[in-house]
Amino acid sequence: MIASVWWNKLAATEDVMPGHTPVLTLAYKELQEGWDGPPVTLALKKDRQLKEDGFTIHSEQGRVAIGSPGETGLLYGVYHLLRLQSAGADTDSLQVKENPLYDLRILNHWDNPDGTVERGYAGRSLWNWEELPSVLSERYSEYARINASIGINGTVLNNVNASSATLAIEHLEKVKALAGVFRPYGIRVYLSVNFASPIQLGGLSTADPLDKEVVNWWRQKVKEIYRLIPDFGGFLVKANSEGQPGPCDFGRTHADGANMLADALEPYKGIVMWRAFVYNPTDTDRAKQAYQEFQPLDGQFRDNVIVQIKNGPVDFQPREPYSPLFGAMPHTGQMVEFQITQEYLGFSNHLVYLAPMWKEFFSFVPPASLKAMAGVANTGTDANWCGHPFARANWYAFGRLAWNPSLSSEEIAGEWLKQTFTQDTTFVLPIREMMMESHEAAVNYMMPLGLHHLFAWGHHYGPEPWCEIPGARADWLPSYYHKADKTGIGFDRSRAGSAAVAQYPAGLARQYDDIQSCPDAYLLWFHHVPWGHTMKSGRTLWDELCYAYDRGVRQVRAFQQLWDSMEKQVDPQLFKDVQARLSIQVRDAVWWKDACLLYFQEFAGRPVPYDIERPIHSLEALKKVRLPIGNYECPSEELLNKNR
Ligand code: BDP
Repeated sequence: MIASVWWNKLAATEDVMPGHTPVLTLAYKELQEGWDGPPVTLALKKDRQLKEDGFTIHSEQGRVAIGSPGETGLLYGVYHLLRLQSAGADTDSLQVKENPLYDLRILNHWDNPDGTVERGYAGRSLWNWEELPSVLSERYSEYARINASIGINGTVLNNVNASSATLAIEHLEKVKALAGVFRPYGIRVYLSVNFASPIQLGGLSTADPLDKEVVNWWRQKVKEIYRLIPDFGGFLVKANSEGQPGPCDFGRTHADGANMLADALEPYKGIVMWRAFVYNPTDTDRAKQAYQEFQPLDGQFRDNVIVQIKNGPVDFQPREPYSPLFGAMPHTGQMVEFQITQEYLGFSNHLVYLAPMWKEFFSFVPPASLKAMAGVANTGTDANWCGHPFARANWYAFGRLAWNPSLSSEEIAGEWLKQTFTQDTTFVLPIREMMMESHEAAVNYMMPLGLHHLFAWGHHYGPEPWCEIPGARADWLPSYYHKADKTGIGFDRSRAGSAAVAQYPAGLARQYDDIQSCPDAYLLWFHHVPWGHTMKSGRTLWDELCYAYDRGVRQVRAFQQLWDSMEKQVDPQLFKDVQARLSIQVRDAVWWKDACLLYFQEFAGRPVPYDIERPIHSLEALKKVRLPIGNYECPSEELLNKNR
């Protein structure tokens, strides 16, 4: 049985079964539609070892019992049972006890009021604000159901670059309608807020968080929200970052701003997720700035504030070391923000399974040291939700890891493949391997050995390591990051350079500081390395770089070959969709390799090793490529062919 829970449709759920709450009605409906086994009983039960969302599943002698202290926990138990069934597990003798590690497992939508999605590559926003609140698209409940099936229990509906109009009463009525659809699925809504809302919406002369009128404005606004949505979750805030307003505009700190909002939300048990994604166009290494600004504020935040930190110190690059801010604020709640949408990983054209990247982060940051996990969503109005069929695996993996970060990437990929395609191991095993390799492959053909931010201006799809925009902020240009010159390449963040290494715990700081012990994967992140430097492999840095790019190309060619061999095992339309995207990915990989190697070769002055594929583009031609796309479009094959 394919996709018993994960993608198929469920009949409308408006009518509540007699004697049941909306949540339990849903749970029973799911069983009716999807469960092939013996009778299942659902029971609310007290169990000291279970969190409200946790559950047990016991099966013996032809009966299955699901128990949880909470109704949503029962629903999660049902989804878990269905997942086991569709993954081919033996469901006759189950002894399952599941608790989510995080109480908050939340998606961040970067959706704009006009229906566009910042960095969204799967169509337009799912939320049709013009039709809301009177028209409720069927997709709202389907969205909620998919999320609930993997344990996601919160959603921030709008972009962190937030419009103040989000908090206007007419808009809040619409938010209320969505909250109503999501509620039975255990999902709360949250909003990104613009810190200058008291000025822009409220007509006040200031948004100073210590100003009485401002405090009062937020109190009233929060009250209004909870009158409409009693289980509203809280606010997400991007402040004093990339031009957004914030408390620093008024000489206050991030803590002052966050606490003011937290105090307004506290009576209703609402929370503030305050982002640490901040950097200024100064001389200070951008990678150091979030730490410098936030670490000294440790201990100053209210209990209902969580500082939300991107996994790496810069910005969702194909590979970054973890952000040293994690673990550096022991008296402050912290959560990680991952990017599910592939802004820096080939949009919806490239097959890149992200779980291994997230697990790499967790190998440095103990999951239990965090309070929650947020993911920037990759969903949109595309019929398949995420653009690339395999991009759905990233949504799935995000939910599963937010529930249990100790699951392995393989396990999650295997579950997803079985539920989405088939249980046949001749398909599942090799395709799982391909997924497992796909992130490393993308790093290889885009930015190996710790390189970062070589992206084209604005849209971040293709390579533009040479990019120069007159008057642009230095830290928005690739040369700021790669620092290629005749002597070598890479950003010197050692103690002799920007000293960003010193923000890490002593052991790691020492390891990263020394060019000999710094792992290859982060080498050019932390060091400016001579072209002729001898790498651990014995090759020179230049040769190593060439082989890495070449390996990336060869890896995706192998993915293409493998996929083609699976034609008989996959639904024809789905097969062709993935096939077409893999061919784009291969061409893009060659584009990346040629662009980066030809450009860096001008500095290195060394030949590309003769045993690897020769460049098929010229640097002059590559420099002329301009993709006419905005921040929310995925280039089609035609567009790519026409423009490069
Ligand atoms: C960057 C994106 C930009 C976001 C920003 C953020 O390019 O669109 O607004 O992150 O996270 O990666 O605030």
